Amino acid sequence: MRHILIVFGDQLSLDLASLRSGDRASDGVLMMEVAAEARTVNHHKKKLALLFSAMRHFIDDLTKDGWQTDYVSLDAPDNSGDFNGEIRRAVARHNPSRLVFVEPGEWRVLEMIKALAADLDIPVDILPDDRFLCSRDAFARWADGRRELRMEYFYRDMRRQTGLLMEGEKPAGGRWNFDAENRKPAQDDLFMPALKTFKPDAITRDVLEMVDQRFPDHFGTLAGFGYAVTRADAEACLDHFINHALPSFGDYQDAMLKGQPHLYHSLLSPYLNIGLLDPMDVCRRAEVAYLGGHTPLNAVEGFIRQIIGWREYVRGIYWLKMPEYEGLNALKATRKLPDFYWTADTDMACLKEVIGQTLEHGYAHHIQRLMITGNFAMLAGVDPRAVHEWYLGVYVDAFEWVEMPNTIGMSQFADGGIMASKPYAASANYISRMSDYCENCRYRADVKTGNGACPFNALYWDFLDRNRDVLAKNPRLRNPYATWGRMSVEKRDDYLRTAQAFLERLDGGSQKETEAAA
Ligand code: FAD
Ligand code: DLZ
Repeated sequence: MRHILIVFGDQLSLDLASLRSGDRASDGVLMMEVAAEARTVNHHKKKLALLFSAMRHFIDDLTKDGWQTDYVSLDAPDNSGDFNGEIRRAVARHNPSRLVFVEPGEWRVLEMIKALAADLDIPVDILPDDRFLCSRDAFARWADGRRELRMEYFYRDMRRQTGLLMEGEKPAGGRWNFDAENRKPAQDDLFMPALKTFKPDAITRDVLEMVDQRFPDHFGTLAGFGYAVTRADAEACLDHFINHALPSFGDYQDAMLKGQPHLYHSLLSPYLNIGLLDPMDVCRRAEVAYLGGHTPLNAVEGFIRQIIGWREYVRGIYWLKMPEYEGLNALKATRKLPDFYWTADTDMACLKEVIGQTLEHGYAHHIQRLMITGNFAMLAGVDPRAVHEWYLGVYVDAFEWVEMPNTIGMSQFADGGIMASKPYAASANYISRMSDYCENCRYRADVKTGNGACPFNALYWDFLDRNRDVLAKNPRLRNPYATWGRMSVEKRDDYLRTAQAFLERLDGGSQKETEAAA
């Protein structure tokens, strides 16, 4: 091999910059399954299976496409177990004159490549990942000199840059954002489209067996694995979403319903993040659905905003702020992550539902991640690093560039407000309004303190009281702090005592909150 083009597991795009730069006649592609990556955090078994199977299908596509390929499987006899070792072994095998990477999605991996480059005596190219619409440099230029890095303004620039939903210089429909129409709670008589799933083929069956044997202690279950592992199947998921779910995506984007993990969400994030789908193609397809007149603008705008807005923005934040970002802890939260995050063994119905579906599918939609598991961890004062490691492991779509800002920044406010203008903190009232989780919960959303009260209620006020020094000056929290200030001393004490008792039981590590609240 003249040049080795190294393709990581989340770079499964046929038009990847390195492949475009290479020459099939003389260059070769290296892909590696390595145990060290599987063990960085407690990855969901379905996530491991999805990645390894998609990687194996992708290398087959490249081989059929005429590339020389070198694929190191996890159980290859001499697999050294990490990227560094495997790249060095490949260099020894093929004696290339150059290595070519596309910039990886993780700061740690980029550092590894830089260290390797400094140590090898052949040139190493690191090409920009142009599957993203906003390059790292362009984001840094956008951020430069701004007092606040608010997504909404970034998003408008991305609309102008891409031309998506633009009518000349103006946004389609006369507004940039239709979120005001997008906050309907779901009713259980809605018709929810079933998710498109795929029967495992021989490659996937081998991978399922390997993951089952090699990672028996990892989070989640492999049962019912039905994720797409090829571009064609991911495209079929996109078609299915556009035709059946997108029209209601906006209306019920924030809603949560028992037994309905997806509602009208797309579940396209794993495919976008590993490269089976291209973000701009996905957005164009959604735009066509609007222009064709069969999908409302509030749905299409909301969906496109998630991709050219949030997705690009969080990547920009990640690269702008790493490596300091992962250590941020603005609220000095130190509590251990409760054990029930790994088991769903809690009697708080909302957490049980969301963690339960996470164990089963490796999926929860945005509001579930933000307002149930994220909200609880922040209110309870859990160490943001532990929360980050949980999210990075348990979701099939989790890669650090996208997971970390969403967790450290948006959901835990550990970055002190770089991403969010206020913490996404909510009491039971929000959960009961936006979901049906509270209906048969043993805790009551409308009971504020004492036995039987939903823990979110006292935790909410305890959180504000505990973090007064950092949060009270935030203008967007003026109202809740004013409400807290107007409460009688007895009422405030009651809240704080209820929260304290709950947190002590939580720290006890058992499910004692159950018995005590009975
Ligand atoms: P849809 O609701 O159908 O949205 C469409 C697409 O928009 C998604 O597929 C995704 O690509 C993009 N998108 C939506 N919201 C965001 C966002 N906030 N940031 C980036 N992209 C977004 N998303 C990940 O892809 N990987 C993660 O590891 C991840 N971790 C998260 C952790 C926390 C604490 C929170 C609050 C959010 C996280 N998100 C993450 C963002 C979001 O929850 C998921 O992208 C979304 O739930 C994926 O499901 P979906 O494909 O059905 O999304
Ligand atoms: C997450 C992951 C896992 C579990 N395994 C591999 C692997 O064996 N080979 C690979 O190329 N990538 C893997 N990944 C993704 C990487 O951890 C990392 O997120 C990406 O390489 C981006 O830098």
